[in-house]
Amino acid sequence: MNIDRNSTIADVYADPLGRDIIEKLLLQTGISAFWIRNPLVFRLRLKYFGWFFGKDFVDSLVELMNNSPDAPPVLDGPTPVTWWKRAVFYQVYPRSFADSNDDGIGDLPGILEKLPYLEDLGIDCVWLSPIFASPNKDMGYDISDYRSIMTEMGTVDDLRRLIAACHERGMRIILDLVANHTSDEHPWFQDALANPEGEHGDYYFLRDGDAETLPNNWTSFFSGPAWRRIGDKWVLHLFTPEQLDLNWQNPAVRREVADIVKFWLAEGIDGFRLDVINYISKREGLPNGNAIVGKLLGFTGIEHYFHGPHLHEYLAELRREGFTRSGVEPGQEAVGADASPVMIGETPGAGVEVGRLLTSPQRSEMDLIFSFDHLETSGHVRWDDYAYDLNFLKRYYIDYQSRLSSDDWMSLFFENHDNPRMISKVNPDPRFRTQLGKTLATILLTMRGTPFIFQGQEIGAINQAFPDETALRDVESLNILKAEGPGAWKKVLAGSRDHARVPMRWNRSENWGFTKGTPWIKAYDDSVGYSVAAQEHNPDSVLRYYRDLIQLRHSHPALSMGSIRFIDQKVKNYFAWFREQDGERWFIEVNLSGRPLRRRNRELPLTIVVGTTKERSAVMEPYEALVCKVS
Ligand code: ISL
Ligand code: CA
Repeated sequence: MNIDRNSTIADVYADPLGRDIIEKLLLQTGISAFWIRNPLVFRLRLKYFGWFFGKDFVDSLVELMNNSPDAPPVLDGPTPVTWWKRAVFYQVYPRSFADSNDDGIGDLPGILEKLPYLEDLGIDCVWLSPIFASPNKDMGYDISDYRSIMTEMGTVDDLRRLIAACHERGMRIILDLVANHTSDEHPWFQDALANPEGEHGDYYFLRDGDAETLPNNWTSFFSGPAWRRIGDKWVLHLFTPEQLDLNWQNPAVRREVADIVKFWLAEGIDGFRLDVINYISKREGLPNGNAIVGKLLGFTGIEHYFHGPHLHEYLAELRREGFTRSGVEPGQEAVGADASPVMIGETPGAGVEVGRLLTSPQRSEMDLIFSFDHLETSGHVRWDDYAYDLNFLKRYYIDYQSRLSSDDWMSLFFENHDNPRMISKVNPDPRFRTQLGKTLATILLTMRGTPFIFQGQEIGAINQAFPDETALRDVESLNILKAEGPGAWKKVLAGSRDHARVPMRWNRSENWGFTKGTPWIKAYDDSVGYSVAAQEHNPDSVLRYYRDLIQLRHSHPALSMGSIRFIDQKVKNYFAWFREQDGERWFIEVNLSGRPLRRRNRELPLTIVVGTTKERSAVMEPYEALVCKVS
């Protein structure tokens, strides 16, 4: 539909992008959707909002929506069951997983040694955070050579061994492709600076202009303006000043990225996770961002690139030109030889509808995306010190699942290397740590979608009591402290990405068996029992629970592919659903709170197969979780 200033809020809501934007604004401000989804507001015309928010605000909305494709039609006939729908993924943060040569930094041979552990856990696909050559201004998310391995991580041969070992064990392996930006040490950028009129001059956003006038008002995600001054030029960086945005409008850049993908596919990898891939298309002319949108979202300029004018076109092209393995018949699925290796986009800011546009099989763009709207509850940001209410997660999943068509699929995750640990966010009381870890595992592994486990989650990892700034390593946290001073400590401690980046706890020896050297970042959680070694032999551990549940999911397709039906949706603190396929039915029920809860649905004929308790008594324990077979 064509949206203009005279369109109503109902029209905006009917547009996929429009609906996502409205919901994002509500989420951000903590305003209930009730205020929007009611007939009075629905009839309001967009232009009236100009009175409050300014004409620019309305114009940017209109411009955005006129760029968005229509919602995809549903396929005729059954949708293919691709391997990644049934798979359980595991994200390794290589720097902190296992250090084989005791230099304090995790590496590829370290990961190779731990493959049996991942296989035992039941992992189908390992995702490695960046391992390509990098000066590490943002821990590998600043790449200086896409075809070689970071010195401290090992060699291309180490990677080959790792790929082969994964495949021998029937596991797949995907890498992280950071192609929205490169490091300033990348030869393309070096050449672009030296020869602005040359081959690489147009690979980046280099702008002339005097030293006082920034090309626009966009801000960086890591504090300050998104422009860096080099010589007599400005250059765009949405992240650190050393991560320079690539100009995807240039077909040569797009060809380079597709070539990099093909290069690693030829080495046998099974796909990529694409870093901030929805930011690759910037609005022509790089216009100023709207001040109100900037204030609401915390960053200025976002509306000009989070769903840019050519995003879908570039992604479809990358799928076609990069993520297609020739010589393999489609549908012929084998580790290391998928006709269409998996393409997973990290898409901050994408909501349900944009997610569907990006992953619908009919549109041939990506397979899965990571949307982040569930990681903080409504009205909160990562830096807030607050208790995450799991009832929010419940509403999020009920809403998300109800809006997916039978062709759609979603990713499931609570943690990654950019976020604090979920157990700590929900309830840091140590008495609940194990139980809560299992509850979260239950939701993650029995929901409809593809689960992603972040290293340490399976042993109930929690946030770190970092003593002070010297314990931190992440540029984002350090920049905030630099810009806002020591008063920002509390907020940094609440949201720092370093919570997730401390070494994996393998056993009770020094540095948790991660290294015999000095770890590049130190952990500050001394609790006993939360290591792999301690949990492996404890049948009540979080680790054993993960293992049991993954195994169950693998042996019962109803739990991965089956339909999902939520019940008792309105009952607070109670989250329950059925999964069903080919006459096989499962019932999952969870107490979302740290208090006992009267059990519902006692009359159902159920057998507990995996759970935090052995009996369906009249009262559910705090954070109780049960996975039951319906007989
Ligand atoms: O942590 C954030 C900044 O506030 C997130 O917005 C994060 O930057 C965003 O999700 C993008 O993350 C990815 O790209 C970044 C990198 O620092 C993150 O580690 C990566 O996951 C830039 O490459
Ligand atoms: Ca090492």
